[in-house]
Amino acid sequence: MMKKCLVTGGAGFIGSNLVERLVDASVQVKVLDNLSSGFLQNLEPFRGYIDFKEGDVRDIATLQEIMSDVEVVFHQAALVSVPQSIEDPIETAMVNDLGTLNVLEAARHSGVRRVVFASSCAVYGDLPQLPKKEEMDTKPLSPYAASKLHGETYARLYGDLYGLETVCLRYFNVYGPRQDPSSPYSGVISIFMDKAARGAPPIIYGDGEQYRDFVYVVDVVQANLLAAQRENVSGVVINLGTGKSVSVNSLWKHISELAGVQDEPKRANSRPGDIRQSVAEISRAQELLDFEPRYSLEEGLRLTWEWYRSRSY
Ligand code: UD2
Repeated sequence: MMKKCLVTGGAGFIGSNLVERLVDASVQVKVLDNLSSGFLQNLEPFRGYIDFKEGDVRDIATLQEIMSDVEVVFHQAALVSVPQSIEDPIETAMVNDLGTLNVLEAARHSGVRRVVFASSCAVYGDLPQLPKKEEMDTKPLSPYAASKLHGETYARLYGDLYGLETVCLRYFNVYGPRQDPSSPYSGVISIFMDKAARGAPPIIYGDGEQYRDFVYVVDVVQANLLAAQRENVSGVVINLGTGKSVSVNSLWKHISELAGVQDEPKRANSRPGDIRQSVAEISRAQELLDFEPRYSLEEGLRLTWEWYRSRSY
């Protein structure tokens, strides 16, 4: 296990779950977050055990300073909203493209051993082949997706040109405690949980038979730890999902049963650009990282529901 690491975006949903696990494993953790979409409250239970700095990945001097004694960087900081990226492609490029380049450049000059980069299944776009395999073509459909693909390219280059170890994890639909439900484009599970907790009906867009590969955040954290430690994985991109899928309709069925609510969902037109089907092929993660998703959807939803139920509204 590494001794000291940095988590960018560590106050966010995935970042804070990762920080919690690293603290549990007695790793010294530094967190850099500009709190634009993360919350200090996410770090509250283990705030005393980490070194938190409010700062921005657009600022390379801050990155260089904070990385001076760090072995591994988990780069989770990003603008994560696809619609926001379409609204403001320049801002997206500044934070995601340039921010990732800054992280890699600071890592190169600071003697960091490895950078683990949070990429996204969005890079596949709407190409019809399923399940999604890493060697398939990519087709970003938004500045967000383009920024993740650019990040992957830079990560590989920094290995080839400068010998910096990098691993890119293409996250599929991640869910779990601390996912913020407040935007209409928040993850569907966070929105459905929030509705169920408030006793309000959710909206299902389209016929609800579109499906996704939902991966529980603790499995995502585990894959990050493996990606930080395994040998012979540098320069590769790896899908991070479960290899299984579920439709939006059956997702609401599961969640309404868990919550004991009877509400019929409201129906609305499909969202423009909504992808019909998405599921990961995960054999590369299994082979290279020894990764196996440990949480079934039922178990993950149960744990997630406990968290949303206990939130105060
Ligand atoms: C995910 C990512 C996005 C991008 C994209 C690439 C999340 C939150 N978003 O978008 O960043 O990487 O994948 O393909 O992980 N839905 C409803 N009702 C709601 C909300 C959503 O029916 O209130 C539907 C939505 O139309 C879609 C499905 O649920 O068919 C999943 O939606 P999502 O926003 O959670 O994730 P997705 O796959 O569109």
